[in-house]
Amino acid sequence: MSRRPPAEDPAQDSPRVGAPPHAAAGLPAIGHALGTAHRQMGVRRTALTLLRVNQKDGFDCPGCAWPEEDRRHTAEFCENGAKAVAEEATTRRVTPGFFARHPLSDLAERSGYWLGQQGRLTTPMYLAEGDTHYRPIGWDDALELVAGELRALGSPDEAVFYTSGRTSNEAAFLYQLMAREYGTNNLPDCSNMCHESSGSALTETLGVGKGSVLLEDLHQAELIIVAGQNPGTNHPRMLTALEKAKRAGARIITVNPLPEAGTERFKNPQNARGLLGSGTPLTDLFLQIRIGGDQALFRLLNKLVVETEGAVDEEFVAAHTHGYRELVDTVRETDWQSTLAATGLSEEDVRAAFEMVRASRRTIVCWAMGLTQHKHSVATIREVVNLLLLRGDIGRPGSGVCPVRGHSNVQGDRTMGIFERPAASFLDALAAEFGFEPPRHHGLDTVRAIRALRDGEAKVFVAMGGNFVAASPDTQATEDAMRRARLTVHVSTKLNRSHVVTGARALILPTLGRTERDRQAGGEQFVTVEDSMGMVHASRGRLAPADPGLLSEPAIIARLARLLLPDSATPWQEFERDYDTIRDRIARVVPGFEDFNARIREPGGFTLPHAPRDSRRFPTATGKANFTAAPVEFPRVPEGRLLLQTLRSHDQYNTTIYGLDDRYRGIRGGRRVLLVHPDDARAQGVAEGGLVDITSEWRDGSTRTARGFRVVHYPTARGCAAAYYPETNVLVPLDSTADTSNTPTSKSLVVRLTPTEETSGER
Ligand SMILES: Nc1nc2c(c(=O)[nH]1)N[C@H]1C(S)=C(S)[C@@H](COP(=O)(O)OP(=O)(O)OC[C@H]3O[C@@H](n4cnc5c(=O)[nH]c(N)nc54)[C@H](O)[C@@H]3O)O[C@H]1N2
Ligand SMILES: Nc1nc2c(c(=O)[nH]1)N[C@H]1C(S)=C(S)[C@@H](COP(=O)(O)OP(=O)(O)OC[C@H]3O[C@@H](n4cnc5c(=O)[nH]c(N)nc54)[C@H](O)[C@@H]3O)O[C@H]1N2
Ligand SMILES: [Mo]
Repeated sequence: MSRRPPAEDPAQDSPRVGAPPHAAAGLPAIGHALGTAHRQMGVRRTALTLLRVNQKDGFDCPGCAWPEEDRRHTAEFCENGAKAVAEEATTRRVTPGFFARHPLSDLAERSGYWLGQQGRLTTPMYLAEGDTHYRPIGWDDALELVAGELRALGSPDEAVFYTSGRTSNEAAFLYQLMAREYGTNNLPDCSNMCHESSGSALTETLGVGKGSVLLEDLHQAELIIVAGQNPGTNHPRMLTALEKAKRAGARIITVNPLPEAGTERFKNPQNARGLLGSGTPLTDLFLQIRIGGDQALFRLLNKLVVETEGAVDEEFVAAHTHGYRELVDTVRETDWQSTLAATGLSEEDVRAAFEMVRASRRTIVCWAMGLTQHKHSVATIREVVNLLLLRGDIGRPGSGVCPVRGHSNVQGDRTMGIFERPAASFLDALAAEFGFEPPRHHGLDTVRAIRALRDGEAKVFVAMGGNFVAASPDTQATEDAMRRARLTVHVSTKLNRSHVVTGARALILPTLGRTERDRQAGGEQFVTVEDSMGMVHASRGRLAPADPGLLSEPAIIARLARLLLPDSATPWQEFERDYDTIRDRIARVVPGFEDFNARIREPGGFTLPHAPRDSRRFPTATGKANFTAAPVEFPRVPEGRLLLQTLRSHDQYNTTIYGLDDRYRGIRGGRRVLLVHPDDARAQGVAEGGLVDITSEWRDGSTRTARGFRVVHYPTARGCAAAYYPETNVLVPLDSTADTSNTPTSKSLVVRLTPTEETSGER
């Protein structure tokens, strides 16, 4: 097995298609994970590293935000967590020599896969204006350059400070503090493209923008609805919780346009039955919904609940909710036939789901990107909340809302104040603690930041992790916008597209990953993270840093802040020396973190308070849980067009591509595939295995085209197609965003297909 990166960039990937399996994990998953890990870091390091994931004295898995079952036992094995770890703990290195060999013009031609496979960044690198190559630069010079550009801006609002969701609580707190002391709320983050719709809907209806269930609740639920989520690939450890729930008698409804192997059946790799047997069937009822049909589905369920004697929890509704009468009126007026048509489901399906809802005394709804990335996503999630409120399923054991977060600390980053629209109470607390007046006007989210860069209103772009250029919508527009910046700065672990599509000048600042030891003047440090269920715990890296010259994220921010804010009264140097001093401040600013340093040292950490979950208190504008009565929306598709969703394969972590296979969907060796129902393919006049260009149509008449995709017949819902992100981000119009949350509509694009010549495939 070779530990070297691939020498050639596969200029045209050539996908091969087989039958998808009908179960997730089991023995093949272990083999695939170990294969990736061995290639990236060798056998010995693999064993040492993987044993430390999610242990009580180890590091938090940089994979997803799903909570740990029990930190006192051996790590839960998860194939994709192991791959995420291997990507970071790789022994491959991107050195100054690499940048000397590869001019920017060369790197700009490479695929994201190739860039990522080159290994860990080791040295701060600087691209001077008009230069052909990145060249090494010292830390002090690099940070002085950033501070100088920021100080020279006409207004702090001409700077943008982006964050991706791997950043620790400590780094996130310092980062937002620096941005606000400097004078801006321009703190967009990956959440803007991810669960923003969940946050918007839940804050308005329940008063808290986070999920209301703990892991124990899943184990006790009688019914779990998994809508718009592919846990087999993106949250594999969730399957263990679903299996446990099933064993205890729960039933599961899966709502998805695709039959996903992971939710059909689970072969738990932690036990013999899972490894060798046929595994546990998970889904009891599969609702093969049309893309964007979820609000319609939940509305029909709510109609059935309201119109069925005894199905509403009247006591709960009377005591804790607001807006019930309006909801009942709206629901009664909802037209059954047209609403059903929007779901693409049969009436029997919907009635069967309703019977399961009615029979359950404890229901949980879990969801992810299949619900959040549509124009009407906020309305859809509100409709989910309506169902749970009607049934009294908020704030009692075994029931509630469960938005399943993506990045391992994306929820914590928001808790720490990474938000372009911070609450006044948070800013008040910052002001009181640090003695400065933070800016009160709202900052830019991701989409608005791209517009501001495009229009020359933002001039410096700083990213704490992530791959903004590749993850954002409308690739061409985003790349053009980024090129207009005066300076782009990326604090990163691995090389990616955002390093090669730059402003006039650019900096790459390499940083420590989760897996690595973090030694500062005050001794060895640990950081903390918050999982998808509001549990906060410590993460301590054990491996030697990828390079002795790397700085941690908190150190980079603290040093930059000292240069940028010479008159600041904030003890930045102390923060860098000893992260306990950061946590002491968090304890005084962020509710729920009282006595942070003591409580984080208890095994397993602690759970943040959640008023609706803990005591059925709803900190909303009305003081109650709010029903919402909105018209049902769904995407309208003109004749001859398809609805396209952009999703993840089994071999990627967002824009980081691990490999070219999507094992659970039976696809190997390529990513430029378009999954289409055979009947739709025929109607479109495209042959299985043929090449097509995909063109999206936006309401302003503009079109965008992604070229050279191979057609794969797939049992998706009729009229609905699927292809991988980020290759298809070029198709998402910048202005096509969700109402209220402004999240790009990555899951519902109206597209047409054009068959092309065999030779036209390109990367
Ligand atoms: N291994 C791995 N783990 C990850 C990630 C990764 O890339 N790789 N990414 C992380 C991040 S940041 C996130 S946000 C999560 C993402 O986790 P997911 O949300 O599971 O990710 P997607 O691949 O976008 O899958 C969306 C699912 O929704 C379905 N879907 C699409 N449109 C609709 C619709 O209109 N209605 C319904 N009901 N379903 C629909 C799709 O068929 C698919 O099954 O995973 C996190 N974990
Ligand atoms: N079309 C389409 N677009 C989407 C989506 C979709 O489903 N469809 N999903 C959206 C979603 S849910 C999300 S969350 C965004 C993701 O957007 P981002 O979070 O911006 O993207 P990632 O690919 O997760 O970022 C990967 C990079 O992060 C850096 N990195 C990794 N670990 C660390 C670390 O510990 N510290 C630092 N400083 N850097 C690190 C590495 O350099 C790596 O290249 O994409 C969104 N875009
Ligand atoms: Mo995400």
